[in-house]
Amino acid sequence: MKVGLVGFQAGGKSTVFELLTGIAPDPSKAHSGQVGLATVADTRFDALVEHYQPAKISPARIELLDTPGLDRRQQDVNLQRLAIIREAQALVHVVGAFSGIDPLEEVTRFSEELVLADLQILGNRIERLETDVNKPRPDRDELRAELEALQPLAAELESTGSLAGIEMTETQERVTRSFALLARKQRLVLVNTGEAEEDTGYAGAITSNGYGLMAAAVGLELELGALDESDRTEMAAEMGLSGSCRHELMQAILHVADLITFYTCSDKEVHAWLLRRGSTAVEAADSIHSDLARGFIRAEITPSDSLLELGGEKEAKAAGLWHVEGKDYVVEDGDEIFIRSGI
Ligand SMILES: Nc1nc2c(ncn2[C@@H]2O[C@H](COP(=O)(O)OP(=O)(O)O)[C@@H](O)[C@H]2O)c(=O)[nH]1
Ligand SMILES: [Mg+2]
Repeated sequence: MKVGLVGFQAGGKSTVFELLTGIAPDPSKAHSGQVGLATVADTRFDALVEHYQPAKISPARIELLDTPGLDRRQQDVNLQRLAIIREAQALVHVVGAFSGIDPLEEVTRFSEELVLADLQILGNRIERLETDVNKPRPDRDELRAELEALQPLAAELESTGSLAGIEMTETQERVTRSFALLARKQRLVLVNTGEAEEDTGYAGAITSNGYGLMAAAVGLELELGALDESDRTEMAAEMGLSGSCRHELMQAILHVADLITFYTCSDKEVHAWLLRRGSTAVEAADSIHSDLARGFIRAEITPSDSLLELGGEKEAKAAGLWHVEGKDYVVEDGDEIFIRSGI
């Protein structure tokens, strides 16, 4: 799972990358994109660590991809830059509002770039298919089915500028998979405000497009992060900042990426794991180790919020909140899981 930091040049993408990964952007990778691991800030994980006092702690991590920014004037270079974004499963669009840019206008401009790039790919394929279906080829029926699957998608994209909300048929999923369409990816708009923000008049219009939205003074938060705790608290209070946007931002990223967190806990290790929402217990087992999935017998579940509230596993069990589930159990955000496995 890779989350792409995207947007026009000088919006603050690399600043966000450094804030979340702790890695200073490498100028030699500015054109190709840079990947780094960000630790997921998670108060529930911190509370579980406090409770179990384990020998080892393993917070969840997520891969971030810092990408070269799009050029406002030179649209032709953007197609190539957008190709780098295709490998990301979800997008964080960093909007440099600190330099006076209007967030709403910028979101519209950026979406137009993505739509143009997708339409070019779809259009090329459609054009090719339109010729090929008229040739005496053995796979004519298949090609016609592909053409009929793609045409409404191109039309939808052209008229609405998005594919994020639509239900695709199985054929449509299959024939578009290799395109990794940008307009299909879930998106969080991160408005980089430069200082504590007052005007949020743009919010309604952005969220009504189906995008997640968050505002933060990313540059200042990065500077705050370099201070020791008492200076940080003082300066944050002075500037009206939370000083903890990392937590909010990581959680917002998990939300748009449709990821939930489950935990495995003992006095040896407390480990947070990310899982696609809707995944089953056996898929959770597989994300830990394929052997655990192969030998899966059952999953023992305790909702971690209840465990923390009641003071422990035993207490949660006594309250009837511990439950045993099979392979097909759909894991919930916050589940503490113990996998019984025969291997
Ligand atoms: N004043 C101000 N400058 C910022 C802020 N965030 C980033 N910058 C500056 O804007 C410039 C571009 O930021 P960068 O993260 O490299 O943008 P990118 O091109 O999107 O990767 C850099 O000089 C940053 O120091 C901010 O919140 N406030
Ligand atoms: Mg950059």
